Amino acid sequence: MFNVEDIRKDFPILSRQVNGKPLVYFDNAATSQTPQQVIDVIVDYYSNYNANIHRGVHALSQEATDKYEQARHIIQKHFNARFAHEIIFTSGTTHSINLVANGFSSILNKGDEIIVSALEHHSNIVPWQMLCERTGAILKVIPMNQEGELIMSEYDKLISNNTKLVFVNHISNALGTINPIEYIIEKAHQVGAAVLIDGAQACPHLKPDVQALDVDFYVASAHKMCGPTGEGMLYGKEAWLKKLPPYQGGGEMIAEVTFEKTTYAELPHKFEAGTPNICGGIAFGAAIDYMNAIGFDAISKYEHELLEYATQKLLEIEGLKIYGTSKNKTSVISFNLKGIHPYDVGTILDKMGIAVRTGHHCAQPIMDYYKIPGTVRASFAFYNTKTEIDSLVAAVKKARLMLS
Ligand code: 7TS
Repeated sequence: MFNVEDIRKDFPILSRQVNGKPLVYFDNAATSQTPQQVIDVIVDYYSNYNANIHRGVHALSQEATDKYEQARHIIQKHFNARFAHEIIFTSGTTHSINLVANGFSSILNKGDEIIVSALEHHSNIVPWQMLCERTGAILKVIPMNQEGELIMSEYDKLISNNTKLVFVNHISNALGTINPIEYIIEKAHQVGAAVLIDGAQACPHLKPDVQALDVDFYVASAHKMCGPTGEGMLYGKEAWLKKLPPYQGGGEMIAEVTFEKTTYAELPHKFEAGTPNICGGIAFGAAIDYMNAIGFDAISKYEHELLEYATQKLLEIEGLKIYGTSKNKTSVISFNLKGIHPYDVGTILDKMGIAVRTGHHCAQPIMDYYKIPGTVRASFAFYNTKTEIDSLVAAVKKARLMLS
């Protein structure tokens, strides 16, 4: 049974105070908090078996290697990848996207087309612009509507035999919209284009099945799903990962090195040059185990309740406008108070112990679309409560009175 009060006991940070008030942490889309079970795994690693992996004959190295590879299997199972070697450890979503974009430099030709969406995080825009500069490929953008949804009839018009790649986020970080990725993938495959889905914001809320989606690449960050920062993953279909060249050269990614020629290691090591974030990978596995023990059905059901409750309560505030009103969204609310800068609202909320993010959320094109400098974004996780939402609503009311 899902019991939020029990769950909150797992997160030591949730009982601290900020500015003399109990912390209300509503910046989960930026990074999630870490349960004791994951903290324990990190402490255990450094206390008991810290060693470099895949190279030592000694016991500690073997132990660390086993735990690291076990984590890869946990991630494989979670995402339902066919093979463990289709899971590449990276430092996070940004690294994963850059790895794929770099690989496509040697595949794309001048005039090939890449499709992204109007709802992307900068990390899913800039690497593709850089790729276009290197290759002469052309970037096309699926537009959005006022509700913050992608316009699929426009996507249908953009896609053609020139389309080689499609990159879309599963869920928008700035608005919370859940994008119709099944449709996007199917359409792209009809013209032989590859698809990368940025799952950074989806993985904290749902459990993607990469085989059912038939997606070519799927990427995520551990720190948004109760794991550590500086850790993430790239799923790629085996055939694609074999085709792409390595991203970085160095130790651990080679089969043989001479000054005349180097041959590369098999997957997944071909993409994992140098000493990785060993503890981070192991803790990522522990975070996934933790979330699965609670269960993604229970998590998404509860978070949806929080979303509905907060939406209703916030909309009762005069002059408050919510950006991103799709029926299909997760527990992210981006809003502004009429005539008041989002940064000022965020500053007052902080004084009351409430952590939100303000600004463009690394999604400037969305802000340009709405002709606003940014929003206040409250993003809820499964360990948040309705009482905390009441505190947010009261604080926003107070901020409105102080600033208008
Ligand atoms: N893609 C999406 C959809 C994101 O939301 C983020 C981070 C990234 C990529 C980059 O992830 P990273 O782990 O490599 O940094 N989003 C946010 C956010 O919304 N607020 O802070 C970071």
